[in-house]
Amino acid sequence: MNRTWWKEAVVYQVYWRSFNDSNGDGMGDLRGVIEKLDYIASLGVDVIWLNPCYTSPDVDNGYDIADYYGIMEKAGTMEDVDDLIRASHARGLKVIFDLVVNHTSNQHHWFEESRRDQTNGKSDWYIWHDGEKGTPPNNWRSYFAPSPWTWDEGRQQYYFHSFASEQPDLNWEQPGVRQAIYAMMRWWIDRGIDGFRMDVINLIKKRATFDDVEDPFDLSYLGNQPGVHEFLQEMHQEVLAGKKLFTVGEIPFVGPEDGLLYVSEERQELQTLFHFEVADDMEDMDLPRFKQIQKRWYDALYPKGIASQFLNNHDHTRQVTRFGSEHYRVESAKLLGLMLHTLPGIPYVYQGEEIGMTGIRFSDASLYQDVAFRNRYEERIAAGEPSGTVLSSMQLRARDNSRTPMQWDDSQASGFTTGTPWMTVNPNYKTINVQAAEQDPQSVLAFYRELIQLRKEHPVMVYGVYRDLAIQDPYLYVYEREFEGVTWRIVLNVHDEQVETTFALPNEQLLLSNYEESASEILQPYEARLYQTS
Ligand code: TEU
Repeated sequence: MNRTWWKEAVVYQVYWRSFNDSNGDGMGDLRGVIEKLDYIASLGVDVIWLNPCYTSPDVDNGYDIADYYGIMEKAGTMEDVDDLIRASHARGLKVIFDLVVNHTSNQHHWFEESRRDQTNGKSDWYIWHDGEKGTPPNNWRSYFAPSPWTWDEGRQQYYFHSFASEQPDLNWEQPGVRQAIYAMMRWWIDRGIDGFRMDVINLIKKRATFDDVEDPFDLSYLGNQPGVHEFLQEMHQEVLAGKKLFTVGEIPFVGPEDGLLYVSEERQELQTLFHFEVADDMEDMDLPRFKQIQKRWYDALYPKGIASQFLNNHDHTRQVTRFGSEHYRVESAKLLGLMLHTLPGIPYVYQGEEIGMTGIRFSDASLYQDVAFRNRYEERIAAGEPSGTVLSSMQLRARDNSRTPMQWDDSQASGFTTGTPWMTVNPNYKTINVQAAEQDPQSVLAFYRELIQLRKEHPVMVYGVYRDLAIQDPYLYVYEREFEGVTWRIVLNVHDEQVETTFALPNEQLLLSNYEESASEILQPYEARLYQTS
């Protein structure tokens, strides 16, 4: 695998609305991000991924865009964007933007024109289908609604939406749509951004026919359809080729063999991808399964392409809560960090992960704000399920788990805002916060800084061959990375009890670990060790 800057990067994800509020209105904003750039730079990361801040009615927290060339008032202004890019670059940080082009908001002027009648210039820019009001054209589901079809009175037709009804899907078959998007992408690149995180980019190609499916709840019919690569190759030619950019595609419903088609360097589409075999498909930590996933992706991709590594983001419950242990919060936060950063792939740090923030369980359903949660909750209540059961079954995976405000200090609203936060702050902010972590040399934060620093000094972490040494072990994850004569061994006890092992080595070769004292053959709960063995 040839050495390239973006393969060596660590990405920090900023969910700006929950990051830092500069004007006291209770919601984070771009000025707030600028105020914290020194903090972000202090982590040692290379790239900031900023969640969408375009003009939007905000039904899906910015993923419903009404104007790709405007900035949401809640976030700030175009001047703030320019300042953010400039100030980031001044600190050696690159900035990538979310690119949300599978769908727009229903308030985008393209959709307003398209829905007017069946003959206007943009009538085919979205996906319209004849039908009878009250009987959607097929039995599919959408991610966020019981049906992906919504009846439009004006056109007397249904339109298609993979997500909420306020997010109509664009019709990528129309060359005009594609050219409008490419022009918009070029405009943003010219403005100074360094690349894109492409939202559900493999959903842009639809099935050839909208026939009923056997299992509507298996949403895989929504994505990865034949023909998607033609669109992505065209996009590459028209927009990305020859530029120094970072591109990561969000690619659901894809295993490693298909995944390679998106990121194989010689195919010239995307640089890297997020797959969902962990985040969507694996409810909690199933170590044997997790190891298989890592091995399969490594075997299929390397050295032709590289995947991205994440265990949480703004859609997925914080990793300590879902894949680690709140009881062993510090230990498991460090273990998961060490694991993600030493596995093959580009690591992402989601804001707050670096201080071991946890998820939240709201006791009252009305405190959940996420459209996905609300729609599903209401659907189940309408179907007659008892509210207590519905709430408790939805708490662990609710997307709002990760959307509570960043915990900066132990002052009012965790130092996130001087106003009333748009979303409840996790009450554990009194002890889990950046200020406390900065003062503690054993904090998760200090550990993450070391981990990120290691990547800068040791190419084995990026390019090393990966070997699983104990693939059957239910508790221990032991693997090696090897590159140019350097071998690292990673020994992880992904478990809340002690384990004895022969994989542990004498302490002098230890580069990093999460227990101050470690007896060689006994691994403590969630103990993680990184050795250099040659
Ligand atoms: O998410 C796509 C998506 O639905 C999956 O990431 C995720 O598995 C799902 O939300 C789990 O419940 C992207 C954005 O990240 C998300 O915030 C948007 O809501 C969605 O696209 C629509 O744009």
